[in-house]
Amino acid sequence: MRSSVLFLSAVLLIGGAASPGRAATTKPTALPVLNVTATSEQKFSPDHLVLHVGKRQTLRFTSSGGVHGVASTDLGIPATTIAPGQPVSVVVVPKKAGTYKINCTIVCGPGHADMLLTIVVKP
Ligand SMILES: [Cu+2]
Repeated sequence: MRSSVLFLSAVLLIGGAASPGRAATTKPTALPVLNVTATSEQKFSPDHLVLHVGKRQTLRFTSSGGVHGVASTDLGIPATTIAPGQPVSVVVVPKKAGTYKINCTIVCGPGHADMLLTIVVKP
């Protein structure tokens, strides 16, 4: 009697452990968060990111001065405001390889027109 209870427990434990393992293999690979700072000098830092097709990537935007914005229809980035003290995260799963230039979307100072974030998506 006692041994059959132990056997059942073992089967349940193994069954429980197997399910999350299977689910993990079907999800897009989660990569470490990439941090981008929008600065009071009207620059993105870094101003160049490399992503990969089909790989889920979280971008975390922070402002070290001034209010800035990003958006990209091609990359599925909604209109996002980046304000001091309000970090904002955006999840991107690039669909197509290429070089995407994202201009700051909110007028932020004399350098606004040149405030550019380049995202290179590799296959
Ligand atoms: Cu701007």
